[in-house]
Amino acid sequence: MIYGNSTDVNIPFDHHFHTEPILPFNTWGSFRAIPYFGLQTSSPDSPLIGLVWFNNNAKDVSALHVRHWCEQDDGLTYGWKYHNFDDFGFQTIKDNDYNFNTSFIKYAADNWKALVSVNQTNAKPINSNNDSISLIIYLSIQRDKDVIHIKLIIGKHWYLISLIIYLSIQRDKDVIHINGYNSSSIQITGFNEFIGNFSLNITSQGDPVLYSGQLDSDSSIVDVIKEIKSNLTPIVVNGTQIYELKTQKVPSRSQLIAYQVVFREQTKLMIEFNVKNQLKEKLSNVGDYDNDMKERIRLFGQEFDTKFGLKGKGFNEKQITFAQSVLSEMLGSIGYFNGNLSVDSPGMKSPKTYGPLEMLSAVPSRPRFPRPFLWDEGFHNLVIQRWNSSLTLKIMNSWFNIMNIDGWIPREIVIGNESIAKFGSVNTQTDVNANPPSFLLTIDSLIKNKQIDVQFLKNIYPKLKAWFQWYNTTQSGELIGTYRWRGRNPEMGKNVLNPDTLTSGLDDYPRATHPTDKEYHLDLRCWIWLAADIMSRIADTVADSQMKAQYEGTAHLLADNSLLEKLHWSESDKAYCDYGYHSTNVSLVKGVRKVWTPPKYQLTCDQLGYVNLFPFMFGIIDANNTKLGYLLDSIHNSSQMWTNHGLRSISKTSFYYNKWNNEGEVPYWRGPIWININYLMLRSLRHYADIPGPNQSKAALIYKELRNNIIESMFTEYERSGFVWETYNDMSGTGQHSHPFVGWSGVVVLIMSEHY
Ligand code: 6A9
Repeated sequence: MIYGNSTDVNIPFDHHFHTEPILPFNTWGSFRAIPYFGLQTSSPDSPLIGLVWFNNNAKDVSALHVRHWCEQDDGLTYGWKYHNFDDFGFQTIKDNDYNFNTSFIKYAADNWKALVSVNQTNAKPINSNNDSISLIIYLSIQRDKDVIHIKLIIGKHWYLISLIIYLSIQRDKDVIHINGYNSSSIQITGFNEFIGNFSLNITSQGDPVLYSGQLDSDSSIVDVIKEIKSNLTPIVVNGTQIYELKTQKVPSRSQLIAYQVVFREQTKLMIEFNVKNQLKEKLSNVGDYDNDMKERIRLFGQEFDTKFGLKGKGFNEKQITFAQSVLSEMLGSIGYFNGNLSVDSPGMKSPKTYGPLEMLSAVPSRPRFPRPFLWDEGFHNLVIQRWNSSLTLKIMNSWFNIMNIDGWIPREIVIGNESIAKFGSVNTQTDVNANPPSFLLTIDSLIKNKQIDVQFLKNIYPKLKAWFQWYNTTQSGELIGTYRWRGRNPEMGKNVLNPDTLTSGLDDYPRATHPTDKEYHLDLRCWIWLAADIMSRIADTVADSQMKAQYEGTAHLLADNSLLEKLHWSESDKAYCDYGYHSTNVSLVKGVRKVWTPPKYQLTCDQLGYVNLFPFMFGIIDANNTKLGYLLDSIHNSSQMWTNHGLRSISKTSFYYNKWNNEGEVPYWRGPIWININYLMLRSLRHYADIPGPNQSKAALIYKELRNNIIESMFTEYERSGFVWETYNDMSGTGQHSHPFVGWSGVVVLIMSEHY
């Protein structure tokens, strides 16, 4: 099977095609990042299995709180507690008075069982309330009659196009249908091209249920809630009003089959997936589900200890459980994504279709950002590679496969029906916009840990070269040795304090107030240094001596402390800063920006924070450079960067500290603590603590304090709230913004294990 672009759209880009699926196409897993509990295979348009539930205690259908997609506003506490990506996962969900466990065990790639069990906590006497829960498990197919997905190399030649057509008509369609059904079970059979014939049996175990129902419909999966709601009717059972799920109109072709059980206090649903001809006896590893689960959890704990060694670091049981749940949620959120992206380019009249793309990627946050993000993924894989380095290689491969011919990789990937529906619209990416190349940190770490072989590096080397070249040319500044993030909009300056720089990853972190082509950014310059430095080592490994010399030259130029200082150092502020057309006195008056002091070209040092630390963060500053001492002082100073919970994003003394960009935009990178940057800071503190210099012991001391503060705060917040958060409040340490956010906040595991 060869992947490539479909031929019916005019695509300005070309893929570096890959010829193998990321994982075998029949591999099942929790690859649906969007629902609370969803399973699918790692193939395009996989059958989808998911869980929906609601409390029947509502006056009408519209008042039901139906749970399906992770939503922050649902107010639930949930997350994967144990998950090894390969063959099992165990999640807990707390929904008011009900505790859920959702879990699965894989006995083979395409043979598994899943269990949904629910208990009412503090069960009230039966007649004292009207609570009852409807649990619904559904199976849906995505491929409808006429849509046939072509997974073939783009045809530049007429004979290739005809080849595509020839193969596509041979493709079988997916089918599902109900084979049998009674009050405690349902039997479904189906067919999928990559799986073959399969059966799905759902059985309710334990107490008899209050009621059961089923739905057979030709609706598409994206409307699953709507479809379920429109087929619910209130009825009274044993004096309790419930909502009955019932097929209204028998479909000519089943697309969505759902099975409902209603219960009061507790129930268990066992879901079993088998492919035909896969004799159970052959799967020697199938045992009693609960015992199997216990054993897998035990092995997970053992492996976790071997790989992260937290016991040896003196952490207690609770802290280790916390770290295990962080890793598990990260692995459990890894999704399989497939579909077309919308891409714009400055020269084009309107965005064009780019794809179909196929990706395996972790996501920053299941309720808020359940989709791949480029620079987040580098951080995710610093963690994932410590658990399973070959998984990281697969994920990385899938990312490098969506690179275009120019070496550009999109920053945010909204592809596939469900992702687009969740996002709310099509998301267009622009092919001149960058995002930090944090994947190089992952690769560097893989190389240092000998987890990547030369052949793999050789295979992706052409793409890495193109990637570096893309950054180094398209993001350059006007002066040699300077770089500028594209994507800032001067117009935006009319009604915000400071126009965003989404491409930098630091969104509202303030830059020059008046974006121009002459500005240049410190953080990007440091990212390019990092990239050049790592690329020189990669070139060395793959024996490309010519490029090695070039990368070394670039790295050398960008590491030159005196050139860095000439461009970016302000002696009066004792800081490295961005440069640009900038006013130091602006304010918002009724949503309109007033510029009180005219802008002029200067270093923008009234905004000290993360950006100013980049030369430190990447170890570019020489250990003997006096500037190092200044930076360490501002890091350790609690009226500037230091807090008891980690380093805040902007110095307390900065004008922009906790400033809203306009009415709707809360301070994001303007005060709150971000864990990914704190991780990089710890990495660097360790570096300066390890090499001789006048600040060696100071760096060691700050390292120790900062590490303790972060671990202590995140753990305390986890115990209190049940979540890892996107940011932490710099004064109170309280978790803020999205949650769960076991994206890069998950690097806390590496902070605990001291893997830098
Ligand atoms: C959302 C609104 C329903 C913002 O973690 C992902 C990114 C980071 O890469 C980035 O550095 N987050 C950080 O500043 C969150 C992404 C927000 C995307 C916009 C649109 C729709 O949500």
